[in-house]
Amino acid sequence: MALFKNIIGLIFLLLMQVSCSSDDNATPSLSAPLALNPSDITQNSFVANWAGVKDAQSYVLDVSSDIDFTSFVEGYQALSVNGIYTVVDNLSPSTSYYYRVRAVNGTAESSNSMVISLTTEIPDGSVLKELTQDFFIGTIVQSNRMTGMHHEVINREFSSITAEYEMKMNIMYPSEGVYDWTASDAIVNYAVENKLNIHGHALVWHNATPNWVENFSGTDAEFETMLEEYVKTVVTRYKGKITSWDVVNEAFNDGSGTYRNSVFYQRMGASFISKCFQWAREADPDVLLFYNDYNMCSDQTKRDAVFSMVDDLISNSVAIDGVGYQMHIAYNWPAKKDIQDATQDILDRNLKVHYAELDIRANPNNDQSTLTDARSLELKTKYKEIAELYTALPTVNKYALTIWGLKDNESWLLDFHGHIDWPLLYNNNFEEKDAYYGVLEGLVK
Ligand code: 9MR
Repeated sequence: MALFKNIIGLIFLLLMQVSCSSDDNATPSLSAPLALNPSDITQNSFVANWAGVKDAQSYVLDVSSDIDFTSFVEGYQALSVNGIYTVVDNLSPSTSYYYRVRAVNGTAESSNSMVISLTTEIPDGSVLKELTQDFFIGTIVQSNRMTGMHHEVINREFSSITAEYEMKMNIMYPSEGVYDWTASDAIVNYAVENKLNIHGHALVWHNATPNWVENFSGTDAEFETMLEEYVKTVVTRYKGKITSWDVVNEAFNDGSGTYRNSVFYQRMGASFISKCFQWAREADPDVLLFYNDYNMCSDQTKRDAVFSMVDDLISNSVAIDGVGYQMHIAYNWPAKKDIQDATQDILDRNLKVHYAELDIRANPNNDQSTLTDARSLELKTKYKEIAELYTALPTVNKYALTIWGLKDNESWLLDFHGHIDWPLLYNNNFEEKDAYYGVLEGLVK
């Protein structure tokens, strides 16, 4: 009898356990699915994939055009899917999308998977300027490089031009009282005729100063009068045709951040900078005024000196609209984070950012005799990074991303460093390099 009771008790206990565990089954704790990379990406669709979750009966998928999932793609907000993949379609080309997925069993739903991002394919035949709606994509010109293939590529791909050297003081103002507008007029007229934006470069730069200014025979006061007349004459001449000017270029020393001992500094002290900005503003109230310099993402001391000067301009109500970072960089330098941090200094002052003079050395150590496939892809990656960083800036802070040249063999870098390199987007035959596609991909929002 005791044995019988014990057996009944045991059966009862077993039944209890079974019913308890089947209760548990009704509200299982589901783990979040592991979202996998998309497959079959086309211009208008992709396949979203994820790994199956034990006990899941189905899944729900969200697809959004922003990483915070505030703007869902129509039809893809909590879409129920019986399986571990689904086709997402009716998308736009060259656009970034984000997806995440949850597992479902009855009324139970897991937390979200990690977010996966992707970009739909860029249509064949896309050009750079089509992808830059809220800023200019620029290149440089010389007055004798505005025909043939140069003309074709400039107008097909770019929305802005900068004179490589012919709008500097040594060319426009070769001798006292005598201006030479031959090349600068040709370039500005070319921009106007072809509906290209033009960025003026550069009013005051120690490296493009005519000899007569270097050896100016008058007093310091006369020097200042001469400089004021020059700045106002040039800015007035191109008023309404030129959108922006680099007013002062490279006024600080590398490393120390002290003022460069240029003739402008010697004659006028540090105030030559604020005076040039002031004169440019007086000549044209609408033109955008930039300070432009190099090594801004790698030389913190110099950058701090530049921004201390910029802050002085701002606190003295002297017009400055933006800062240009000359992007003479290399495929492996500087790091993305350094570029972001440096750019933040411009954003913090709510000024416009110009990524100016972009060229990327593929052969900084002169240890390559040809551009290998591997290095070409590394170059592409760096170009893509720069284009992505610029594209991601707030619209209000954007102005232009300017590339310092078209074809590799026309780059100033070859002469300057005295060895072979491939720093630009086109090879010597004007064929698009991997670097070109890097920029194209980086410009996609
Ligand atoms: O690339 C430019 C080269 O063709 C000119 O001879 C030189 C002097 O005018 O200027 C080069 O461009 C410079 C730019 O104006 C300012 N930052 C450094 C660039 C390379 O020296």
